[in-house]
Amino acid sequence: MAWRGIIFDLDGVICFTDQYHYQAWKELADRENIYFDEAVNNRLRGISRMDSLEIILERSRKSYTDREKEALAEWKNRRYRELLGNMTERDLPEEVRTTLDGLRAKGCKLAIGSSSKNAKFILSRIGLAGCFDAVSDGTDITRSKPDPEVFLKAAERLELEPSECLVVEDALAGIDAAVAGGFGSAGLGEAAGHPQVTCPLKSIRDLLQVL
Ligand code: B16
Ligand code: MG
Repeated sequence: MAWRGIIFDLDGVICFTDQYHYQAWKELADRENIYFDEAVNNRLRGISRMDSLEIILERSRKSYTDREKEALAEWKNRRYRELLGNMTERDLPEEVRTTLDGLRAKGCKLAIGSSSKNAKFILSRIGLAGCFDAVSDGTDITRSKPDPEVFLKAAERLELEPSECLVVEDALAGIDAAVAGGFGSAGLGEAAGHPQVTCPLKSIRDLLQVL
């Protein structure tokens, strides 16, 4: 299949902000005396901020009002953005840069499809602002992955049909979203083991062979 568009998830595919999400959620959980560990953190991959908070609060004995939940999510995001301030162009892995260049040279249209409301800020930190033909992110959608909304919006902005696009994901929820939207999918990490993934990848570089 000659894919005309490639839609990249951001966190876990283009760059690695997982450690910052973990640190900010952990600090929040500690403040609230809620148990939080790597296993809980793994369940948050690709999931929106408020849905992530709900997962963390499953371990709490206290019940929170909507207003309190908003305040907790805001606190986490402030801390997370502070940590993102440490990122520079050096946090863009070399293999990602060369893969993007190679795909562009093959004539593919490139887009971002991320659940994050901080996607544009992260892209600017790592020197990729303006590098994609389209960016669809958490500010554009009302339903997060596994709903396909974020990828459908990216395809629409690329002026391509979902069946012409390959979604590159590290999260199982992201592959579910790609399947639900009628996209091809390429999986990294745990997403490579998804039963419905079109192309399991060992490294993002493998995309240059798939296309
Ligand atoms: P924010 P992706 C996702 O990004 C992260 O994987 C997930 O852990 C996070 O909760 C979500 O973005 C929302 O992020 O709080 O910045 O809006 O993997 O879809 O690029
Ligand atoms: Mg991800």
